[in-house]
Amino acid sequence: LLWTLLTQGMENMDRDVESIQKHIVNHCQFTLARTQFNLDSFGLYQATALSIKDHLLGMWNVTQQTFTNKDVKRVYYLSLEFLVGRALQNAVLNLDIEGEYSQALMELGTDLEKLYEEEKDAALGNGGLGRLAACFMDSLATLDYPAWGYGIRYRYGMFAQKIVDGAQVEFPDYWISYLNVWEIPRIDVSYSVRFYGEVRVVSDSPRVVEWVGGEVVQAVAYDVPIPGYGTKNCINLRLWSAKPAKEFDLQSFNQGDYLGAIEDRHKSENISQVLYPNDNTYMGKELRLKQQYFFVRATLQDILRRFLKRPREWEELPDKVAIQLNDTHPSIGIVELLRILVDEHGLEFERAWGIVVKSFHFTNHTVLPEALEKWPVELLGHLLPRHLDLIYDINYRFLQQVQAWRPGDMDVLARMSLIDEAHPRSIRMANLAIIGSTHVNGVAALHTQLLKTTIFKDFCEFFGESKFQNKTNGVTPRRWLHQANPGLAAVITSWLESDAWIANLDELAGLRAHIDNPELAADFARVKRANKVRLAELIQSTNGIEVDPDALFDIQVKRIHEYKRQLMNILAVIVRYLAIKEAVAGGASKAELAAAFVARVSIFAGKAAPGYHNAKRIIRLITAVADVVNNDPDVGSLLKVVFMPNYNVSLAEVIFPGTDLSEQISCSGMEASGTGVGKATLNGALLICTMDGASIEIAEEIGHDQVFVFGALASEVDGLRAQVQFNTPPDCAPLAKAKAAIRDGTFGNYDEFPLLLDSFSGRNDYYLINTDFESYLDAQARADAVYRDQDAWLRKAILSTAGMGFFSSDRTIRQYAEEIWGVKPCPRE
Ligand code: 26M
Repeated sequence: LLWTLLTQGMENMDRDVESIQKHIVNHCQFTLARTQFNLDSFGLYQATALSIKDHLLGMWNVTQQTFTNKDVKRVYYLSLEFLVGRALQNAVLNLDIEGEYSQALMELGTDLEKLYEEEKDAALGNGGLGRLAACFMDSLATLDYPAWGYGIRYRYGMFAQKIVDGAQVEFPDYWISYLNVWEIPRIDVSYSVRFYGEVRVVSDSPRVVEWVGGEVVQAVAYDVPIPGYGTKNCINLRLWSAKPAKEFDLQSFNQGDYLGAIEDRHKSENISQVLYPNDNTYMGKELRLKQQYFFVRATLQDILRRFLKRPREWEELPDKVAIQLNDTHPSIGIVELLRILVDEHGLEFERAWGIVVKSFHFTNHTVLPEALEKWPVELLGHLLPRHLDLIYDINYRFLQQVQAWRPGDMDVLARMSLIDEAHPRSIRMANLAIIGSTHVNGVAALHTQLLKTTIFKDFCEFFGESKFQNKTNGVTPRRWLHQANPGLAAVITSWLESDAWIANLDELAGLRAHIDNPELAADFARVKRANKVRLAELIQSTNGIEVDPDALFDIQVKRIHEYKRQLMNILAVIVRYLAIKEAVAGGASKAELAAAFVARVSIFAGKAAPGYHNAKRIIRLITAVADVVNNDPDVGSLLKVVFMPNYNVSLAEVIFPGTDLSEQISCSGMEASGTGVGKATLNGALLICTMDGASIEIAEEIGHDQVFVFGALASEVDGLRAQVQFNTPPDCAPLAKAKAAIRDGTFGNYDEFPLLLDSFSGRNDYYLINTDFESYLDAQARADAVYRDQDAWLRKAILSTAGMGFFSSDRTIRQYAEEIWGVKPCPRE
């Protein structure tokens, strides 16, 4: 009976309004134990979310059973970060059940949209890399791929940013309130993870070793269902949480050290406590390596348990399993799988290595040298002694092949070795990830080209080009258009007479057929204006600044990093401010000012890594400039500067739809892809950019006329840097003026400013701000000129949206599936 009922009940949840209401009220009373006297909006949000989750679980169960029954090859996406954001609205829209739920809630006296706002973001990621993983999960589910995501259930996600006296202050993000409605704790799905200890030789020939002693912690699974759009498939994101291991506790308790044992419990729980808030910089902290190993150890045991449910040969592993490494962060997994096969299952080394390499694939997300992971040999050997042995074994065999390939070339050996012999000696995780994987990919065409010709050049020559692929990033149109911009979504659907674009973004090209129709332009204008009003209201409430929705909204929102050049942006804002001041001083009338300057709002948002001083100084400069400009009566509404605090996924969902002009102005060659501008362009923003990352391909797809391009090319950067070193040019005039204004206290006298100015002046100008400055100003002037001609602007905005089909993460995921993983869609039975 139980079996029958379970099978029937799996998904026959009623979707009518009355059943939905009963279901929600049931959760209020019995899951949350709320009464009419203590039921607030947050409680109603939770009950609504729990009801949606029940729908998802029904789908989830059948989906997983289908994968199992069909015994399909699965893909496992391993990432230390998943920046998913809020889930309720996303699930409601993907299930296509918004009408029913909003009516149900309206009759209950509340408003579904209001409940959406009650949810806290799940911020288990830093920036681009983490958000990409979240977009990929949405596409994997939507396209019915038999996929699993694996990550860590950090108790504290990305820190909350407040601006106090103009400076960033970090606050802990305790996002798992007393109940995280979206997760299912699987206390029964738990694996042990060992650290430290020693390697003991059990037998010499055949050589058998054992890793013993040390500390053991337990990894417990928490599952998060991920719905797709327009499908009944629902896939799983499994996040690991660290708990004290039983065996270990018992030992301590038996020794009578009660308090010591409790302390140790805390130590083991530390592992999944906090996300490291670094983006594009490496942190050689032991706890970070512990997180990485904890994560892959639990994940691989889980993957292999599933694989071994049927009797199999180990050689079948790559036919059933593809493991994608999201950067090198989980790359110790390569060594762990080798260890499991050799030490725990007795496979001979070469045989095991062959299976390992066929199972793994690796994505690189950066060429910045400071971001490449390198673990000190001593640290790694202490924490994971057996893994260090195996790394030496892998390296020995690999270097023999390199030697045979380039006899006598000691430099190439030193470059390709897994060990960096500089002090302290360290393990190069990117080298490990390359030789331990079948495919290596970059995230945009230029980035992949640079990988092949610079940092991975030797490997490309050694393995051959076919190992190195490009997979240009994309974003999910569900969250970034359908959900974030319902107004534009409706316009598109009505002009295309179909909403097929939501699942097939190439359909957007159909807008081009109407490009000369003024009514389409009017629709675009109306929607953009409404989204700018919404953004203006948010700016008013968070920053207390009044901005004019008819001004040009120029935005740069992303992590603060010197290579992204937020500094160049604010310097150009200063130039504009000084020009307005000069015109006013010269007696310009209101009309003359309006003729000379396009009214603009410069919007910034983004977090600085807590230890990244120059990034924090850049924030300080932006807020100082904002204070002066926004309160200067000479300027009025001609220019406003806004730094919106605590940039996160839900803030991005309001910002991108309200963007006129979006900036991707990184020093060329340094931004691997960039996904933020893709979201803005999809929402009808124009792009001001260098020829870097995905911008190059975006310009190609939407047409170069739509884009304000400037600056040095990636191929020119090295030469220009050398020039700056040996024959340092003076600052161009406008830059000199802007710097002088900072120096003379126009924006206050803050300790941060002299240090910031020194960091990029003269020979220190590594990111080529001076070199690119005038051409940047010129691009901004071109943007102003087009903005004055609203018809021309709207035409470009429409063509921008229309050309974005290629940048759907559905396209990206399909390419991964077909060209790397070899997995096929598996819709549920
Ligand atoms: C490293 C060590 C310790 C703690 C954290 C890190 C770390 C975390 C995130 C290092 C790098 C991290 O992310 C890099 C990243 O986000 N790269 C971005 O990836 C995007 C998706 O592919 C690209 O669009 C961006 O261009 C790229 O900068």
